[in-house]
Amino acid sequence: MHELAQRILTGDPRAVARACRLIDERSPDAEALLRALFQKTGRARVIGVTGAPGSGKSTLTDGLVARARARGERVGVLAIDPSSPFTGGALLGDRIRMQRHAADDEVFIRSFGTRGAHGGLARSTTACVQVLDVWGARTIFIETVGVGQVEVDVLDVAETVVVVVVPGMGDDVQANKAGILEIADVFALNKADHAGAERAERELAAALALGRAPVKLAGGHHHSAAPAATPEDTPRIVRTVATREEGLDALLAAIDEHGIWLRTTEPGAERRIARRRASASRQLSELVTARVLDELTPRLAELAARVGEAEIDPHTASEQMLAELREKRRS
Ligand SMILES: Nc1nc2c(ncn2[C@@H]2O[C@H](COP(=O)(O)OP(=O)(O)O)[C@@H](O)[C@H]2O)c(=O)[nH]1
Ligand SMILES: [Mg+2]
Repeated sequence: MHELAQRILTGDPRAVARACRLIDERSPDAEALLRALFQKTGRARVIGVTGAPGSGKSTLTDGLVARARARGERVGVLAIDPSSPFTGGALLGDRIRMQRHAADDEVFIRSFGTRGAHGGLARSTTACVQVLDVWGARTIFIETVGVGQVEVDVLDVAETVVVVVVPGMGDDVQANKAGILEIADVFALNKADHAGAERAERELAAALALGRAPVKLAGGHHHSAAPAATPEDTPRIVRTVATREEGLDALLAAIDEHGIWLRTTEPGAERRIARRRASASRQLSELVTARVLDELTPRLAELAARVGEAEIDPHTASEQMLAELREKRRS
């Protein structure tokens, strides 16, 4: 297994693909590998790109990848495919959108399905981010639709989150409802070639000025005390036309600027620490939960059946399981 770590370290993209597969399959080998790699992580910059299906995330990411490549950076892209019957083509779409980088050995692109991922998706992407980091990716993009806890959880490894919105997306109330004001570090107002771009920008800016709530972190249950937004860290809105690669330099500049804010200011440092803690906390709870559930599985099914038959209440059943677990640990 350390042989695979070695190959990743030497920059072999096939080793990265193999590692991500092992991670997906929950192979025990993956755990050993990640343990071996962990000390060497922490150099990559992770950028989240989120927004509604069809807003242009893949097209934008493709353009950003090209720019990062032009700077000489090695790049990773992890695309989360919602696998819903309505967006079934997303996975293929992401690949096609980024086709021009397919032959580039310095670009690693991978899609993750969410179907049946039951909270394991954030774990898989986080692990794959670590692999890409050690592989030498300078920038890693994570593309994900911004709906659902699973899709939002994967963003907690990102240092900068770009939220893609389009004209006519509806009023600011709707934007707020989706929670995007809280998770956005930068807005890409894409499809600026469509009518209503100006108005959409005005509305978004007004919504931001009005009530950017104290920063909430992706990661659901672990809302650490992050600093409230100040005028300096109000997210930038950058107009883009991804299909014509317009506004991409400005978008990249806004992303870079946010990275500088994170590294050079007090609230930026606090944000970084808070995000890292939220991510670590999520990772730990997922790992522990998975382990404990593995151990409990047969018993869990038995007791669930009995609870289902109203033979026993769920509290008593869970107490019983924990007691059995403790007993097993002692022996
Ligand atoms: N007119 C216009 N179309 C765009 C723009 N960006 C993306 N598209 C188109 O919108 C569709 C969805 O783009 P895609 O990148 O797959 O969106 P995703 O689902 O968010 O990844 C594609 O047909 C793109 O060509 C844009 O700025 N202007
Ligand atoms: Mg896409």
